[in-house]
Amino acid sequence: MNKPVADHLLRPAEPFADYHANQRQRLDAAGEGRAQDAGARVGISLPHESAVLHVTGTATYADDIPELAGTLHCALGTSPVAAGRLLGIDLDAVRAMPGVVRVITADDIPGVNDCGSALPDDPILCDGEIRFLGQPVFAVVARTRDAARRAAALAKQVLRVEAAEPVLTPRQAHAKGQYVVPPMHLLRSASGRDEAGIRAAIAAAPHRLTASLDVGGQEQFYLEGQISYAIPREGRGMHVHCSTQHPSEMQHLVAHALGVPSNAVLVECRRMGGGFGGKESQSAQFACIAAVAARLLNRPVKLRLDRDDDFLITGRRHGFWYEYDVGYDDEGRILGVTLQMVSHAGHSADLSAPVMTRAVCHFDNAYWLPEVAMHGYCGKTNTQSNTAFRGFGGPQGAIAIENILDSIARRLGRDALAVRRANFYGQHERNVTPYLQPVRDNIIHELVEQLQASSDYAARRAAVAAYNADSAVLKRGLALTPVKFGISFNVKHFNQAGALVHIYTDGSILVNHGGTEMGQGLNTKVAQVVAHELGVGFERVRCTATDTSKVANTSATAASTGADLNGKAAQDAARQLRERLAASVAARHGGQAADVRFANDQVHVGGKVLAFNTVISEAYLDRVQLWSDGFYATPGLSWDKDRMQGHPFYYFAYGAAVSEVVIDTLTGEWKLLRADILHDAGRSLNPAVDIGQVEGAFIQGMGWLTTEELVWHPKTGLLTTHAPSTYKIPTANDCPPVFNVKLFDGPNVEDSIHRSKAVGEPPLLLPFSVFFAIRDAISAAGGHQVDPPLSAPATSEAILRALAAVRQAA
Ligand code: MTE
Ligand code: LUZ
Ligand code: MOS
Repeated sequence: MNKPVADHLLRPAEPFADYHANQRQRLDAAGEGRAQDAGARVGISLPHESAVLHVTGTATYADDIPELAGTLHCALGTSPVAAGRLLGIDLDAVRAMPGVVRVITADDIPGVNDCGSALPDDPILCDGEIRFLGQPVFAVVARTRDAARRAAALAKQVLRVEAAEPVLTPRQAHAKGQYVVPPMHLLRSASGRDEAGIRAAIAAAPHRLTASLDVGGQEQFYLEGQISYAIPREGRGMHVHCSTQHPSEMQHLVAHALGVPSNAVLVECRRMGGGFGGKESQSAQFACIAAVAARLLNRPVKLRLDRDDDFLITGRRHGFWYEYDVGYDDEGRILGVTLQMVSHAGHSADLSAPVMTRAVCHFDNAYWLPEVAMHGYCGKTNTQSNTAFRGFGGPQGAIAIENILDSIARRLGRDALAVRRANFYGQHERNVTPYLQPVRDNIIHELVEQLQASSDYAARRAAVAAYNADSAVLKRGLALTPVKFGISFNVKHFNQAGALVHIYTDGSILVNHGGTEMGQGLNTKVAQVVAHELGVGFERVRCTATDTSKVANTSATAASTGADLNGKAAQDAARQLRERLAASVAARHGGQAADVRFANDQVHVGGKVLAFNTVISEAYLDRVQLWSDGFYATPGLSWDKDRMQGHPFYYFAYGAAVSEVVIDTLTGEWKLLRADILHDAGRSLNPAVDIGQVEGAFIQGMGWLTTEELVWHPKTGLLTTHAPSTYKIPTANDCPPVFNVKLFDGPNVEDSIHRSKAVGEPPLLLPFSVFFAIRDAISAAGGHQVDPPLSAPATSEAILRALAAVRQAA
């Protein structure tokens, strides 16, 4: 009985050969409509600068750095209980293990026992209070990694603890009023009401929806786990190779832990094997422990986490719990809404406050909300401390409004797209966000119209209905969801960047900037910008590893701003070089500096054409400075954090996706049959890289909303899903057989780097369409009479539960 069902699910809607033809077409289409001169180095689909290294296995990750003689290895002894007090440790038993050189506890830390990002509430090693199951209590340093791990595994036996009752869910934390940071409130009323007034308006609306929703968290599952390799240097110096998105913060926290000034610490990151937000703050604990061990022993020390330890020690995307009350009219237009969001923050603040701020600032997504009151609570629990993950609260904010609109459409018996459209921000009116930033660059109407046509939405809606009418067991579902995502760090001063550009006398160029490479193609884009500015071939330009001794006080490579910030800073440096070169060329060869042209590795001056290399040699002889720094700070940002008002974003990135799924109503299995995406990357710096980002984010976000489920044991607080055997991320097999991904053609209205738009995080919201297509298919099983009570992730179990509820009610 199962067999025909499975066959049907597995049969692609289009043959795979078409998929590949499709891929090529997409790339061509992405570059079209943009006349580029032959010398352009931006706006073209160059391969990732390290692509060959990646695929040949020769790209250097932290664990590939040749180990120095005398290198020792570290592993962590972690708490076996979720809450309580640490009474003592039988360290002798650990020391007696073969190969152990030293065991380190909190008392051994020379400086401050804290690696908190936003607040100093994150002990490096347990200070007596046990905060979660998996908390590092001691560090074992041994001659081999295996020996260190075997000794660290004694933790269960050697730790004497007094266990207490843990708080494990945001609901429990909220009931106790237990938060990691104070609650946040945002109120905006277009008609000047207070919160009671907004509630009254909701009560008086023609229709009302009162409901709640649960959305789970998500593990970053970077392929390269957390790792640091610390090498003691002369004096009090420390050099740390760290897989991190935030070398400057690692430098700062390592300096604190060692009790030395920042100038004694150098943090370097060549590249990460993925970060996804998980290495924005949480690389710190391992950098600090490795550095402390290296200092105490005066030997190089490497700390590379095992995957299970990575799951059990570090945090991830915050799960959210929502309660909302909405008033709407016959067209499905929202008249007023109150929303309470409680996030699962874990044991410490980490980045929970800015994550909640971004959630509050993304509840509106692409929709005008005239009357809105929002309350955000960051629930403190005895679990890992949750942190940044692609989207940084944006996805958690926006999915709530999408769930609301989906329910409204069903209750009114209208197509969900029509209801979404009725609520879109206007172009000139109904265009002010709840946090009072006007939406000046609204392209959502046009973008959705294009996607609706190219995906054949209307015809497929009818086809899905016809299919469902004939099919008892399998049900199809279809959904189109839009994205509007604010670009800039929501902490104003993080929006700055620096770069250094060197031109050597052979004409080769070396670029250093404050951003980090995690696979997203930042170094490719920055090198393109520099090559473009100097009119030279891309092959001439090489980006170095990120290094805190080169550019100081950098921000995390996060909030999707890597290319926006570092691209502008590098452009600034390259421009200064070009101007200096132009002046020296004009002085030598005649003509005006302003008329000197740089293109295709040549320099045009007063009718002469010189090779770029000649110009560089001559400039060197003329004693022109052939290196420059560059700096950039995003203009026009403001934020009042108490009122939650201002202009936190430089601009918005947009996108939309249509997904079609089929579910098996007997087993809860489902399959994505087709996805069509139109995403706005402004005037893309590199369409191939950007399409890769869109595809990756879509599949990653789909995993979050469907198969990736985090389960903490309700009594012990053990994260039971701490390995790929129990935590299911998407694989290549989960890519839809028809996957049409295109970039929307249009420049950024703001003066961003070459009018491009940030692309790292916004497309993570596109797979909302998968979740709501599944909800649509479940709804079909009940004749669209009732709202499926579907929480995220929509696992097969969750789908079956929602189906049962829908059938019971229908
Ligand atoms: N892409 C890859 N391949 N690996 C990653 O770790 N991180 C994402 C996104 N894309 C990530 C990625 C996240 S969370 C962010 S904020 C951005 O890349 C950061 O890089 P950018 O600002 O240069 O886009
Ligand atoms: N804000 C933001 C932040 O929007 N994205 C981030 O990644 C971030 N990180 C730290 C602080 N604020
Ligand atoms: Mo991305 S979550 O801003 O590192």
